[in-house]
Amino acid sequence: MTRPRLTYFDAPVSRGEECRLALHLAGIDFEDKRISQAEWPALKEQMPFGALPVLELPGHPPLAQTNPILLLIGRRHGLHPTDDFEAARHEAMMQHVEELRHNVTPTIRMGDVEKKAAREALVAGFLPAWGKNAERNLGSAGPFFAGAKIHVVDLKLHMAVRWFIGGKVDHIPATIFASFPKLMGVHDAVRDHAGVKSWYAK
Ligand SMILES: N[C@@H](CCC(=O)N[C@@H](CS)C(=O)NCC(=O)O)C(=O)O
Repeated sequence: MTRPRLTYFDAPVSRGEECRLALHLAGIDFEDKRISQAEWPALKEQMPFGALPVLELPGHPPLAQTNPILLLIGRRHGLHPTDDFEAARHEAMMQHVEELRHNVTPTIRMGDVEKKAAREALVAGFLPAWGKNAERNLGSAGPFFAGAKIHVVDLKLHMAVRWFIGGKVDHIPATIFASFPKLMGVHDAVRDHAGVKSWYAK
């Protein structure tokens, strides 16, 4: 292996996509290894924690867990704060996005009846509370989490909002976060960022 390799499922979503965006914004020439669901069972046991994404850097063992991957890229390439307290504040928000995933992802594999009930419960409680807590931790400067400059935390917030606003998650309205203008503002600012646009123009 002569260049970094990111392995994730063949979809522009979630944990893998935010790592791809971070690598692209960092200006890293990386191998974007996309695997099918059919390939996954044979690969799963070879991964450090049996899950994706996994980042491989020449000269190092494979690195798993999304936030540590993002933090490594961010620290090395100016996409994460150097001030340790400010960095921790970003990391808290990154963990908040992971908590969203931990609450919503289990519903994906549920049968229709159970899924509907579980998602309606999320819409009634967890999701608006999640949005409110995200909003409370966003500064007024904008458009990004820490003002004018994009960081890896913004990529996670963008992916979190993007998950729902297409209206394709059954039983969760596309407007679920519409009443949180700062959160929506981060989503829009990442979408409109020149580096992000250049990734999707590839
Ligand atoms: N804590 C891990 C969670 C990784 C995770 O659950 N990844 C999902 C895809 S987003 C996965 O690999 N699912 C397949 C499986 O667990 O078998 C992280 O932050 O990277």
